Amino acid sequence: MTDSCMEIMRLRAARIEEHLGVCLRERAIPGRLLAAMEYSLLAGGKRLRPVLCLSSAAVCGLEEARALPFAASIELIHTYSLIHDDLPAMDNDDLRRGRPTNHKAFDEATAILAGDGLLTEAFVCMAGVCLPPDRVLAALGELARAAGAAGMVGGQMLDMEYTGAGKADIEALAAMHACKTGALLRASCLCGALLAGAGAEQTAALARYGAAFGAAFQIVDDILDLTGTAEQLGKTPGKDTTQGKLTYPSLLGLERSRELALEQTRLAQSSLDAFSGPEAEFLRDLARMQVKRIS
Ligand code: GRG
Repeated sequence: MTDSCMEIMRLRAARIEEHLGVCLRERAIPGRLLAAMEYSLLAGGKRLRPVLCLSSAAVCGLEEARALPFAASIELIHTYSLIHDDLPAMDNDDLRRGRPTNHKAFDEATAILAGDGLLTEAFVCMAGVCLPPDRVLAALGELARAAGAAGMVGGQMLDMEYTGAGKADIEALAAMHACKTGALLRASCLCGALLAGAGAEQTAALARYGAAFGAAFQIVDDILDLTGTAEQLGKTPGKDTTQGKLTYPSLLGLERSRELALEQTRLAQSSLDAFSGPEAEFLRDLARMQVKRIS
């Protein structure tokens, strides 16, 4: 990543961090619930999805501060999904973002409510965006669709069905990933464009970028589960194998999986061919950085 891109990433992530630190504070949330919600929310994730949202808005000409509450709402939804994914009834994980999972630090019922609280408060954040209502509604609809039963939640259902079953093929795996992880990453970019009031072509290009970025992201995630350490990942590695999960490396091996991640990264970058300038360069660089990440 170039120095200027590193600087944009650092500044945007810091801005998001600051907003996340206060966004739940004015709400009358019971103390233990707020503590559980902030325990996971403020545990230092990469903030990729809100950065993608702000950057997609910026490449379409919107001042990033105007999209900040919406970008934060995406991180709230992402954090809820991590808390619920870690629950004993799902992946039953002990470690997330480098610390004990929410149900380990609190208890199972509190972790369920913390996830529910984050998901619902996300809509409070979205409703507070000061932009033309038609843009906010369009983005809200896309984000809800991406997070919902035909998106992330549906993808999680398919993931559970495929685990240990050994019956799905590469097309089924790609479709499952597109829902489970890809939908929220795609929506992060698409919503940035919608909030900026971008035209149809720019909006479609950013949706394509986000979908390819999401595909590459999940392939890298599958690879890191095999090659990363708990220290690097902040979560328990090797769980995909022990749980019998359907992954790219399990179907195609590591080498072909790496090639596919690079193919999707190039696709993401070429989706932005019609854009120029430093914001477009940043998004291309972010895709390049993502495929090389170790955490
Ligand atoms: C339980 C409704 C529900 C959905 C769960 C997204 C998801 C579906 C589960 C998360 C489990 C997982 C490890 C998915 C793989 C991809 C992924 C979302 C990784 C975590 O995202 P990062 O790397 O995490 O952006 P940070 O902590 O940096 O935000």
